[in-house]
Amino acid sequence: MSPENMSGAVVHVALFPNAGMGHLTPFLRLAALLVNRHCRVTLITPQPTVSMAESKLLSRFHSAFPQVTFLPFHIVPIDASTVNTDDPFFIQFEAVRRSCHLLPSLLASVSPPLSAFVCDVTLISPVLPITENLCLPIFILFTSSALMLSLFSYIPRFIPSISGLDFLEIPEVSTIPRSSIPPLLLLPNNVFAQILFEDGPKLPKLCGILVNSFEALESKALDSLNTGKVVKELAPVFPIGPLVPCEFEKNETEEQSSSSPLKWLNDQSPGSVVYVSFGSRLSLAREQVREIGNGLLKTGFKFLWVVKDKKVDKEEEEGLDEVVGTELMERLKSKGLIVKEWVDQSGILSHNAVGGFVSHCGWNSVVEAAWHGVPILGWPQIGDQKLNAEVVEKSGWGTWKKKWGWWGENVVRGEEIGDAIDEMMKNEALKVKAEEMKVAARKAVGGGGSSEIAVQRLIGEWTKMV
Ligand code: UDP
Ligand code: G50
Repeated sequence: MSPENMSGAVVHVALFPNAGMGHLTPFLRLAALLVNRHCRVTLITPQPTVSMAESKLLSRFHSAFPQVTFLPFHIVPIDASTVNTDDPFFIQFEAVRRSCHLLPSLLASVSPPLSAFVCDVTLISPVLPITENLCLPIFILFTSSALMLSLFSYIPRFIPSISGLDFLEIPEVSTIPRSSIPPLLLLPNNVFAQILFEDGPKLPKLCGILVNSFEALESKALDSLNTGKVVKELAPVFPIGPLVPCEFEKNETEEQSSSSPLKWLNDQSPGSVVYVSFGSRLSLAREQVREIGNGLLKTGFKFLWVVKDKKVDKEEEEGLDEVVGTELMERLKSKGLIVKEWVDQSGILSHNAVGGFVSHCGWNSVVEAAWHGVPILGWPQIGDQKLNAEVVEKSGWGTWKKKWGWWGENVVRGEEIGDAIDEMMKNEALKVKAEEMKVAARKAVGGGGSSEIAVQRLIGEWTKMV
């Protein structure tokens, strides 16, 4: 049965993600969840996408969910020299923001009428006046941790003094040392800081904030956010995670190829492999890549290592021999599998051969590891990642090495990396906690679970808003 109100109108939700797989993926998982609950979904898709991975995922989603209406949103190109960053994902964040004047005419064609509009966390300021004008309830999907959400909501009051802060004490949540504050926020002229500082004060104007997190993972932050302890007038926070990985995310042709990581994992014994990946948008310095190679030679464990050389996949040119080095590649080949391509991360994390995950702690990776019960050795590099690593460490199913520093701060030597991997892979307490986290994650989204209740409450509210 479709959720509908007394006059029989169905719930119809528009979803508007911004750039990057870390934003698109949770939006598409949310879309799948809503379709499965018989909501109508319209997906506004910024075009062109920054990466190939995004356009491929969108086309697989389109085939899997033909009932979802796609509204291509053609971005007005911007002069990159007017944006204070060279990061293509941040440039796109800003280009989508500056194109939002095109939304009203796009929305005019939408039928039946929308019950709610859910936009990306990076789109609050430009979308708010438009939804207000249309009397359309506005929500955001927050694509990071509840801990990062508490920083985002609390930080606006510190804007004038932020670059001098030694630590940030978020009431009833956590005290964050300067070294863990997203570095760009300490350099307030860049575009990411500008977006965050412009949007943060507007959080109270939203009708709700959807977070891809769950009670058992972040109970303290979620409770403090929802009881007005962080900021008094925050919009209600709906912890609806984990947003569960879906079938449409898999690329069947790749999986059937003989070099597929999943096929390789099938030949490895349970818990024997460490999976190493830094997500979809980070490229490490060549010297650091080679030290990771040295570290993997040193560990007593097999490995599946995903190498990235460029921030954006379209720009990848050089092969593994050039990036890792021919000699090191030769030595590594007998101990593990190295790939330089998009992999099915959920498939990998769900494989019983994988015993641990060296991760940059992008929030989706953290939640996916929780879902599959895989311990993490965090190696946060940029942005919210140290906060996310802290969430993992506090809940006891992973660790991170504070002294390794941010991206580009140090070159961490192979010996240290190898030792840290061995430590994580041999730590039985982490395995027990990770398994508990897996059980808790599944309970959260199962019948009567905390996230399931939050989803029902949300759809219930949308039903009233039709
Ligand atoms: N991912 C994947 N295969 C890859 C690289 C990344 O499936 O080769 C997925 C990963 O499972 C996650 C998303 O891409 O869902 C990356 O988001 P995350 O928040 O972890 O990090 P980001 O890439 O945004 O830094
Ligand atoms: C990219 C990045 C750092 C970072 C994020 C990125 C987030 C965190 C959530 O996407 O998404 C967030 C909060 C407020 C905001 C934008 C994004 O205005 O390099 O933290």
